[in-house]
Amino acid sequence: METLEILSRANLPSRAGLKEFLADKGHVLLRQFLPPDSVESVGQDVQHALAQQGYVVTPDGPPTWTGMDVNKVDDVRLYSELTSLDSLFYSDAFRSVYRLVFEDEGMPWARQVLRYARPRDDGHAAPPHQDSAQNGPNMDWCTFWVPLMPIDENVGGLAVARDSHLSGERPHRPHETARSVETRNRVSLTVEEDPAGYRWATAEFSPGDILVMHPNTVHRAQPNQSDLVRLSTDRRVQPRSTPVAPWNALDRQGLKNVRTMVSEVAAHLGHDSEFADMVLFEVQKRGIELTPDAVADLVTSLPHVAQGIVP
Ligand SMILES: O=C(O)CCC(=O)C(=O)O
Repeated sequence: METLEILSRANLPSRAGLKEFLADKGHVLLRQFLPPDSVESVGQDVQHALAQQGYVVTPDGPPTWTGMDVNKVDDVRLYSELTSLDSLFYSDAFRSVYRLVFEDEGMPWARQVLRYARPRDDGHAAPPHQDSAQNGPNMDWCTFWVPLMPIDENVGGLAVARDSHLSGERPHRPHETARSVETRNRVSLTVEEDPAGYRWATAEFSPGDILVMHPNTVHRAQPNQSDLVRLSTDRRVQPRSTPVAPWNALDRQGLKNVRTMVSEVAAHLGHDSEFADMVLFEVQKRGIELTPDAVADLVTSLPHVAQGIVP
């Protein structure tokens, strides 16, 4: 496995240079661009909240998994308790990173994502995918992935496929077994082509680091071979000067409501919930209006979705 592109403040290119660097490389690991103690303290808040729910053994020390089913975590409660998670992405340190990446102020999309990946759980690990397969409609945003604890090879972080952003959006299909934790039990999309052909790169990650990825960069979760729960958070952020699509302005409860609405519309038109989730990917990607009529129009115009193909 190769190593990620890594920049520290000491070898940062000029302001315009980082934007160019990202366009060229498709990703960059910004080493220690956030104050490590503020990120560690978010990690501790997360661990406390997960310990209260019985998912990790103790609120302090390494976050050892108790054996509890990941789908039993009450995520609505979790996110409502964790205000520091949101604050992190609005901190001065993060804002200065958005300015470097976008040459503009950054606008984080409303939905927060916290990952609490339990050991040896291939069934929920993100398979190789581009975030553009399920996010849009504009392409000027980036994914910011932040480790909330030290993540070595054993805990496993993210791996990216080098240069995979250079040939545009790739066809995706539903993965046979992988399911999302964030959107409960929703099928995960994966690239159609064989991921063995990519040049995979990864690194060890520490609190304070940020992995920034282009929307078309293929990436995947690395297996967690430790006894610890891997804690990280990620957020999609766009430049402030471009319009935010309706879907990207929704918080967690809003997302759940839209998922229910889409599955009701699909059911009304004779489709099952798996089909509805494929429609939901298209809703996200196209940035359509979030109304039953707009969704119904989309369903009837998407014969390929019925065959499980995402263009
Ligand atoms: O953190 C993970 O396990 C997966 C993250 C990911 O795939 C993403 O942020 O798009």
